[in-house]
Amino acid sequence: MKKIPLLIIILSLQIPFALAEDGYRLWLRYDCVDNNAVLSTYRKQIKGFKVEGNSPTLSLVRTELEQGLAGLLGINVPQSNSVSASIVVAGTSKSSEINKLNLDARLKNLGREGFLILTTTVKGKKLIVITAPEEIGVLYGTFHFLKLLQTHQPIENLDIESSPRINLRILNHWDNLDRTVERGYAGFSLWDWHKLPDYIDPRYHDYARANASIGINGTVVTNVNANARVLSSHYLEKVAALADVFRPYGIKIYLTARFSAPIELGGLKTADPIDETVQQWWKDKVKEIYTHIPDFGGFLVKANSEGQPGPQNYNRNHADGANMLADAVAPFNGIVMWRAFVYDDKVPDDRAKQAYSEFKPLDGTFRKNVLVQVKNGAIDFQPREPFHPLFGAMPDTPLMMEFQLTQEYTGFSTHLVYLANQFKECLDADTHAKGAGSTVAKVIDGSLDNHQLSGIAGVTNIGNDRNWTGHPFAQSNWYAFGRLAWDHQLSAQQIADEWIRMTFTNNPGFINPVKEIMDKSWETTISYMTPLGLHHIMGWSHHYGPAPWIKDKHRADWTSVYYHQASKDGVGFNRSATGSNAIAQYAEPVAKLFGSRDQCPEEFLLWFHHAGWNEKLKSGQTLWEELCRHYYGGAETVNSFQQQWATLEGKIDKERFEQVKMLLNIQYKEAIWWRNACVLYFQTFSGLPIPHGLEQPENSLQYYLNLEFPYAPGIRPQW
Ligand code: GCW
Repeated sequence: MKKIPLLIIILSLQIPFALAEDGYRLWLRYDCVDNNAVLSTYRKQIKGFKVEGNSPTLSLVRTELEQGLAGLLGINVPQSNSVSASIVVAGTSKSSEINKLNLDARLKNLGREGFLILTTTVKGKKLIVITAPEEIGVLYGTFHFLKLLQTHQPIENLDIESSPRINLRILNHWDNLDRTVERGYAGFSLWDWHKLPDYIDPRYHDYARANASIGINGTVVTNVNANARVLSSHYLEKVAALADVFRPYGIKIYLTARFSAPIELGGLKTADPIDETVQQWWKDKVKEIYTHIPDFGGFLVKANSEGQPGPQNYNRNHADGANMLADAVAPFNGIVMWRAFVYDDKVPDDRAKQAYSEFKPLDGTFRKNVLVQVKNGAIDFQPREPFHPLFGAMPDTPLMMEFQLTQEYTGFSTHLVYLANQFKECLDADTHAKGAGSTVAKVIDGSLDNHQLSGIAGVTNIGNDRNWTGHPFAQSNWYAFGRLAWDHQLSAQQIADEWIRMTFTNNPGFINPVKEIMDKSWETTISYMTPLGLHHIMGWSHHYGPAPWIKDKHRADWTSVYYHQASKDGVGFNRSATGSNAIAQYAEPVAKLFGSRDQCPEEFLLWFHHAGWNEKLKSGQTLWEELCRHYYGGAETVNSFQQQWATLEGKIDKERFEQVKMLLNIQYKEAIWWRNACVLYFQTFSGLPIPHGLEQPENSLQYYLNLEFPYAPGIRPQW
C-alpha cells in the first residue's frame, strides 16, 4: 500500500475547517440537518428529484435541488427519470408530468413570478410538486422549498402559494467605475469593469443566485452620482456580459443615466430635454443599449440634486426630463426610475419640504413607464425618520420606495443594526391619503391607487469583502429587504427567525437571544446616535461618528446645527405650523398628530418641534434628562448585547463568533463616543448637569471636537 505523507492527511483534514465559515455562503449554506428526528423524516420523504426541462433557468433549479438536497440530507439524492414515490418534481405546467396534475386553475392566479408548492398523490405515489406559471417562479419556489428544510419545517402536507406584492424589487449599487463604492463599507465594487466582458468572476453568479433566493429581480449596477462613460459602447459590452449572467436568475439590469451624457458622450452643446437633437441622441443610445441587452430594464436618474445635472439646468422640470428618457425606452418596454431626492441650499425653505414642493405639482404629468423613487423619509436615510410626505400625495404617479441597506448613518458595517424594523415602521405607517389604513406599503405596492407598475429599491450594502457585507449581521439587511419586497406583510421577527436559522443554526439556544438582539438593535442605535427625533448630526461628509457641532460650512443644509437648532432655550427643528410648517404636507390626521407638541410621538419630537430643556416628557422626566437617558441607555444596551453574545460561544462556528464579538466591542466603544460627544455638546446649551447616577464622560468636549477621520470609508478619495 502506498504511504500517504502525514502532513497531507493533516492538511486535507484541516481544509474544511480552514474554509469553514467565512460568511461567503450567506443564508444558502445547505449544511446537513443537525436534528436527527427531522433529518430522518426528510430522508423518508425525499428519495429523489426530477426537474422537467433544460432551459438556463430550469438548469439552475436542477443544480439548486441537487446541491441543496444532497447538502441538507447528507446523502446523495438521485435525479429520477420517472415520477416515482417520494420525489420532488419541479417545472412549469409546460412539462408533461406537471400538466397531468391539472393545476392550471391555481397557477393562473399566481402572476408571472408566483409559485405553488404542493404535496399531491399520483397513482398512489406521494409527490412534492414545485410549479409556477413561468420558469422563474419555479426557481423561486425551489429556494422556498429548500428554505423549509433549512429551517426544519414539516413538509408532509405542503400547499403553499406565493406571489410578490411588488413588481420591481431592485438593488441600487452606488458603485463607481473605478470600483470605489459611495457609502460602501464592505470593500470595493463587485464589478470588475477592467476585466469584463471576457472575464466572468464566479461571484457574479453567486450574487445573482443570492438575489434570486430572496426574489430580487433587478439591479442598478452603477452609482446615481453617475458617470456617463458607462453608456459608451465600450462599457455597454461589459454591462451586457453581466446581464447575460443575471438573466437566468430572473434579474434585469438597469443603469444610471447621467443627464448631461449627450454633451459628455455625444458632443452635443446641450442636454435640454426639449431639444430634438438631445431626444434623438437618447433614442439612438437606448437602441444601442437594447442591441447589447435585449431585456435591459431602464434607467435610474438622480437629477438636479447635490450637484448632479438635470432638466432644471435648462429651466425644464423633472417631468420633462423623465418623460424624455421614458419616451426613449418605451418602445423596448423599459422604465425610468426618477429620484425625488432633491434639495437645494438656494431654496430658502426647510430641506424636509423641498421634494414634496417640487414633485407634488407634477403628479399626473409623468409618462406611464416612469416611477418616482422616494426615500423612506424626507431628509436622508437617518436612523429614524417619519415617512416621506410624498407617499400618498401623488396618487396619479407610481411611487417607488428607496431604502438604504448600506449603513451610511447607522454605524457603517461595524454596528449590528437589523434594519427590518426600520423598513417595517415606514411601510406600516398610515398616510391617511384615502382615509385610515392607507399605509405606505399600499401606496408603493400600487394597491391604493391602482397602479400596475410598482417598485421598491434598496441601496445595497454589498462589496467584494469575502462575506459580501462586512458585518456578518449586515447580511440580514440584504435578506430582509428581499423578503419584504416580496411580501411587506411579513414581520421583522419572522424574517430574523428564518435568517438566523439559515445563516447560523436552528438551535433555539442561539436563535432566541440573537433574535432579541436583532430586534432591539435598531432602536438601540437610534438611542445612542439620534434619540427623540434628532437627525443629521454625524461627522462632516463621511458621516462617521458624532459631530453635532458642524456649522459654518458653505451650505447651511450640510451642517448639523441646521438640523438640531440647539440654543439655550431648547433643541429641535420646529416644523409645526409655527415653524417651517412641513407638517402641512401630510394628510390632515397625520399633520395634526405630528404638529401637536403634546401628541407628537416622542420618537419624532425634535424632528417636528423645538422643545425646552426643562419641558416634561411623558415619563415625567425633563427633555434634558430623557435625552441623557437615551444616550446612556443606548450605550448600555450595546453592552448587554456584548454580554449576551459572549454566552453564545460554542453554539456557532468560531470564526463568525469571534468576528461579531470584535465588532460588538467596536460598536460599544463608538456608542460611548456618541453618547459622550453629544451629551457634552448639548450640555453647552442646556447648562444642566448630567443626571445623578450616570457617569461623567471620560474626555472633554474639545477632545471629541478634535477627532479627525480623513480616511473614513465610503467616500471617494477626491472629496
Ligand atoms: O445619503 C446621501 C449620501 C450621498 C448620496 C445621496 C443620494 C449617492 O450622503 O452619498 O449620493 O444621499 O442619495 O443621492
